[in-house]
Parts: sequence; structure tokens; C-alpha cells
Amino acid sequence: MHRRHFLKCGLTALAAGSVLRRAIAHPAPAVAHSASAMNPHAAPAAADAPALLPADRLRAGQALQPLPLLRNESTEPGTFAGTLVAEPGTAQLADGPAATACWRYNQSLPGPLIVLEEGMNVSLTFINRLPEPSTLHWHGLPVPADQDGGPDDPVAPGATRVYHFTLPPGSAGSYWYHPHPHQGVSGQIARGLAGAIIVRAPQDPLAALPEQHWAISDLRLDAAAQIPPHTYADWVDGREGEFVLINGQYRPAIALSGTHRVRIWNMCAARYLNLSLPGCAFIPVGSDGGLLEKVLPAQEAILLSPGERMEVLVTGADGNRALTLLPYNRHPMMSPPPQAAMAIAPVTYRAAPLPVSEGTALRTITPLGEPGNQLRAVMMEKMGDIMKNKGGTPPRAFLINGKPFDMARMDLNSKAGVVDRWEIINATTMDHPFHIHGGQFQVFERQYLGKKSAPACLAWKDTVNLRPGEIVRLLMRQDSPGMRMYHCHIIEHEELGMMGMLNVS
Ligand SMILES: [Cu+2]
Repeated sequence: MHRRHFLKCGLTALAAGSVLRRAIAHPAPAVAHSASAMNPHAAPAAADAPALLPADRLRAGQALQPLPLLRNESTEPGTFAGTLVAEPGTAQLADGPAATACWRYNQSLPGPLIVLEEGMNVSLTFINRLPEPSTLHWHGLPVPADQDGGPDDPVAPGATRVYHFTLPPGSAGSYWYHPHPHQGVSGQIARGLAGAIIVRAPQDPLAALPEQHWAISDLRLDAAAQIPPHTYADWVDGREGEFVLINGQYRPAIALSGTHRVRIWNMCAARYLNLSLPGCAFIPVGSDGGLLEKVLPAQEAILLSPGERMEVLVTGADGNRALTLLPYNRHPMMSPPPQAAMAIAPVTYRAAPLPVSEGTALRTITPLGEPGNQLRAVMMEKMGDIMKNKGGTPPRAFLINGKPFDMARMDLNSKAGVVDRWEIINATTMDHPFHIHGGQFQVFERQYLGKKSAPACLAWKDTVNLRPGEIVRLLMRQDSPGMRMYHCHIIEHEELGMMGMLNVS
């Protein structure tokens, strides 16, 4: 990393307070421009970065396999009972003798897909066979606080924990599960622990379409095809595995048609997925919390920050294409931003008449209405502290409202049933995806580069990206009392302090 880069980092983020004042006074140009200028185009490889597995050693080109399904052990209607066992194992990702040591749910990478229905009584038994505490967090699902697998509720190595919840009407959507232990998430996710959830609705205008699921994760593999420890840059920027996997497969061959309803999960710890399929376009029909209010216009690319999901239809002409990650600059501090597009899967696309058109109503989403409570979360970083110490793990210098996460401290207050108006401010020089536990929210305004904008339609979300200097305003109602986390979903930032607790009474 260039010395000049350090100096600039130090100058742009002297103290969280001054950054905040500047971000509010001049919402962005200063911050955004200096951040992009800070990225050297050819940053030298960090001293602690391992040699990587040559990409041609990875198995590629096999047909995309559907995610394995978690078996419902219950025969009672309206009930789902399943078991997830987290344990160390191996996966044969590369040709040659070395299987990759990884951590998996039910020996599957990613974990099995859990398909549920609105109204279901769900019990999920978690057996922790890892050598450290873990939890299962049901990302985005409206489950009671004490069933949400937060860091306050660790499951010890060797222990079993049963999570119970009932899915309310209107909760259909694409969700996921991942570990959320205190100070241990990044290592567990980097080793492969995550899985997808789909909740189905009794009424769904797209129910007749065949589905395709792209659970996208990434993995770093060293020359021996093993998962190496975090580098210092991984901690500062968030760790991006160099190998992007879809349903656990490297560059799988995808057969796609215009009738497919495609659900996409970004399960990466830090990688932003700026997806495009040159020659085709994506038609957004769903967000984190299920179908949008209406079908949106086709777009050439869709951006999913870590933790986000989308449902799309794909339109275009017949042909052999490449699912591609376009460069997206999230302004990392130590790593160079991507300069080139990266093909992640060959796609054979077959055109078909689209089942819906732009503007078609998909469902009714009732606006949450007048807020009864105001909450504010300002994401900050003390870059000077981070850059002072360049070995091991950086200090806990990623903050919300001036403080790193402390499990003994409630940061914000809310009441069950009351609509909270959240104002989230990114007063840092990097992008951060903000996630709130407990259910879904409605973004109603963004403010970036001094301009306010509203979303294209009403949508349910639980994770929203904020660019440097950006402000997002949203409404959310917590439906049950208890403690809820909110945090940056770049897993390393969360672990280095960018998290807080909401006390819902
Ligand atoms: Cu972050």
C-alpha cells in the first residue's frame, strides 16, 4: 500500500466527528472524490497475502446444480422441523489431491435450502459440531428476538439449540441463514457457513414460473486449495474471496430461459455483486422481503451488496452468454478496486415470451405510515487508528454513533408496534451495507451528492447499501419486544465494531 495512500486516509478521516460534520454539510463530493483518488490502480500485494490457487485448477463448467433441500422431518401440515449440523469437513473444489478443508451445514457448501410457507410453525434444530461457539441467524425473517441467533445467544461447541418461530402472513421472500456469534462470524463465513431460505406465499402471481436459484458466495483458496486466514487488508476492507461460487460451484454452466424466476443471494462477506449478462437484461420483480409492488423496467446490471437478495426475470435474445461481475468501486482502503469485469458463469440463454411486463402489479405493499419514533445511526471509521497498526487484527475502529459495538450496552430504543423512522448516515470513505434485524423495512429516501431521491416503488428490504457520504431514510416496525442488532453487513466491519443494539420494549 502506498505511503501517500496512508496519509490521505489519515487526512480524510481524522476523527469520526469531523467526518460526520463534513458528510452532513457536504454530502459527498469531497468524501467520494478523495476516496476514489485514494485507490492506487496497482496496489502491491500485501505481505500477509498468500499465493492463490491457479484458477485453472478449480473444477469449472459443470451444469449448475440446484441447492440441496433441507428435509422436513414433520408430517404435520403447516409445520416444518429441520436439523442443521455445522461441522468441519472437506469439499473437492479443485482437481488434484487436495480437498479443501471447510465448515459446512449438513455437509453441503453452501448449506441446504430451507423452503417454508407463510403461516408455518417452524422448528430448526442446530447442532454445533464446530470447535467454537456459533449461532444460526435467520437473516431478514421476522422471528422473535430470542429466536434470532444473535451474538447474545451463543451455542457452545457440542451443544444443540432449537429455534422456534411462526412465519406471519406477508413474509414470503428470499432469506438466508448464517452464523452470528460474537467476534467469530468472519472466520465462520470465510470457511463456508451460509445457506438460503425461501418462504412461499399462498397467493403468488409468479408461482407458475420455474425457478432458478443463484446462491452466490466467494472463497479464497491458497496454492494448496486451503482457506487461508484473514490478511490485514481483509479486516480493513472486508474479505473478498477470489473465487466466486454459485450454489457452491465455480463457473457452473447455467441453462436459463425467459420464463425463469431467478432468485439471487449475495452471501459474500464483502464482495459487491454488480451482475450483468451482456446481451440480456434483468427485470427486477422481488427484493429481500419478497415481490415488489410492481415489475420494474429492465436493467443491464443489478447491484447486490453483501447480504442483499433479488428476484429477477431475464430478457434478451437466444445465445451463449457470460454472467459477469462488472467493476463496482466500493472504495476499499487497502485493496485496489476491481478494474475489469469478471465472468462467473457461462449461460445458455433461450428467449421466451415474458410472463409479465413493466408496471404489472405484483402485490400490495401498504406503506408503514407515520413514524412514532426517530432513530439515527451514523457509520464512522477511525482510519488513523486502523492504519497505525498494520499487523494481526486492526483495532475496533469501525463505529456507529461514535462507539464500537459493546454487548453490554443498549444503543437505541424502540417500542414494539411503533413505526421507527431511521436515518442512516455513512460518514466514512467506504461503502457499507446496513442491515437491521427483526424483519423488513421500507426505504423512502436516499440523499447522495446533495440530491434526494425516492425508490422506484415500494419494496421490503432488510439490507441497504450506503455510498460514502450517503444518507438513507427508512421506516421499520419491530413487531415484538427484545433486543435487535443493526450493523454493517461487511462481516469484518461488523466484527470490528460497526454494530449496535436496539432495545425494543
Ligand atoms: Cu462496512
